[in-house]
Amino acid sequence: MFGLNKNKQNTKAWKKLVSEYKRFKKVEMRDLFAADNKRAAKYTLRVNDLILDYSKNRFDEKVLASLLALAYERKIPEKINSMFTGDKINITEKRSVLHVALRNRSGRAVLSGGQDVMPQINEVLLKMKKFSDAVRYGEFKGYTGKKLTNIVNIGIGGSDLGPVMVCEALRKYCAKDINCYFISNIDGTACAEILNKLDPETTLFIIASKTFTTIETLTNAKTCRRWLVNALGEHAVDKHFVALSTNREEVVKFGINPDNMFAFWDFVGGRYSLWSAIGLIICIAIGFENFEKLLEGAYAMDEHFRTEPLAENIPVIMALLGIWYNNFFNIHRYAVIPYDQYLRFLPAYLQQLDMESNGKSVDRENNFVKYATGPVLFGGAGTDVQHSFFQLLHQGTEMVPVDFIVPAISHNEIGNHHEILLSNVLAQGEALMKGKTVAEAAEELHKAGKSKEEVEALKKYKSFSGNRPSNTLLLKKIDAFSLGMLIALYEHKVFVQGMIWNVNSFDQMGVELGKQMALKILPELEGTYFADKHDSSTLALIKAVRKFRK
Ligand code: G6Q
Repeated sequence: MFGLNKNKQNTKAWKKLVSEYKRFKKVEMRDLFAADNKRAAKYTLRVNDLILDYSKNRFDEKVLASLLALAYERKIPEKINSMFTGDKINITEKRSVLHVALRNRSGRAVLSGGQDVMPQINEVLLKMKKFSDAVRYGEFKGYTGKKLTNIVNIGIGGSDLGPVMVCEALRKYCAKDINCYFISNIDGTACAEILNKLDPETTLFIIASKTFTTIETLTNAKTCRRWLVNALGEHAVDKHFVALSTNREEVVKFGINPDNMFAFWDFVGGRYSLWSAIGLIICIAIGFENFEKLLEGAYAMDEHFRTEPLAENIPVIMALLGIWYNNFFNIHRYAVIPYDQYLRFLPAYLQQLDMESNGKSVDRENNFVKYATGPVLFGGAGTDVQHSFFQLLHQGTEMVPVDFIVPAISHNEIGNHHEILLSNVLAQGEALMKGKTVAEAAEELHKAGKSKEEVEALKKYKSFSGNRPSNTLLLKKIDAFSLGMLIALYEHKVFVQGMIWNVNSFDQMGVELGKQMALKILPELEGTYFADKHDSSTLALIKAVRKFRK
């Protein structure tokens, strides 16, 4: 539709990359490694205990220089600076983009519209500390005087995915006597299954909604409020409901005491909000000191991103390699595979971060783009996914660049589980890169004692093209600090790509149309009238639903 394979960017650096691609497209990584025994050392970067090995990517020095030239041409250093200094880079909504201020540990002021935002951020952090401590130590009790041990976060999208992912990633640091639950889906099952397990006297509901108008969240919150009031009465609400929002008026209207509200602000986008009040359930689960470590880790990555030259800047390098595949190899997908059970929700979190930020078709100057923007991101935890979609990664006709993420040390060093896991992740990167030629496969079959006919029959099936790229992010261990670094890394990678594609990574207007239409269809599901003129498919489906539900 938008000529996605045409690469209609005509700048100097872009054109250079088009010709670099022609020169380089057939080069095999195997040969690059064979020709240069320092390749890995050259193409490895480190921040604290996080290492990026990007050597198993399809590039050489010249390609890298051209990619960096593109970043300079797109004024990435200036763009980074404009985010950190509070420029209104969210142009469609005329807002600053200051999730970085939420983890600013420097004591420096951060301005938005000429106002230092740090005092209000620190005030809410203090309120979060006091409240999370009080819940954890049983000082803030339920209405009947019992300790609140079941914490339910009700939110969706950015008000859910970050907290879910972090609470799971840091499960090892969670208080043993506190259980965290998350209700996001409007499907009544989400609510019912969780409420069935809970005792109202020991349950705290956190209603997480930036706007406090989201239909899923408000519907779920109302159901839970009714459930609590039925059991304990209206007076119990103050002891069992808190709100995280930018919209005080709606919080009050809903019936939550404004003293129980934790504020955040328009300069924090939903998918960038886990560092804000939206992180309250994280604080309660892991304790405020650990939450601060999460912020500190993110701050360490922010400082790396803000100050390192582009050639040594991890988010920038990852972003540029993504652009190289997306816009020059025309590979519009990539996979993120954490080899860590606790990180299994990371791909879902990154899906929103990346695809909601850069799944855009209009540039920052209000033109439809003529080149590909955000790719499709998918993933899952290794080694599980080795037994599902890895077949396609190794032998399919589609090349899929992969990010492998793995901690060297596990929280559960049971037997030799972790060595097996580590050997697998390292083998996958090597296998994707090296592959196995038809001749090598034949040789192997021959050595295994297969007949000439069998070798002929099987050698192609057993071959691997190789030359398939991957990054490896090796962390010492997954803790609050390293997780903070990791998340901030991806936030900044997405930022750099958005700036190179010249899109606004900070709105999400693409989620609106379906929502509007759902509001029209809702009353049509009951009764016999139609408020809207539907296509014949939607019309027939509405009628079929009505019939089934009669
Ligand atoms: C994220 C989006 C979106 C948002 C949800 C929930 O960047 O803005 O995922 O977080 O739609 O919105 P509320 O927090 O306003 O309920």
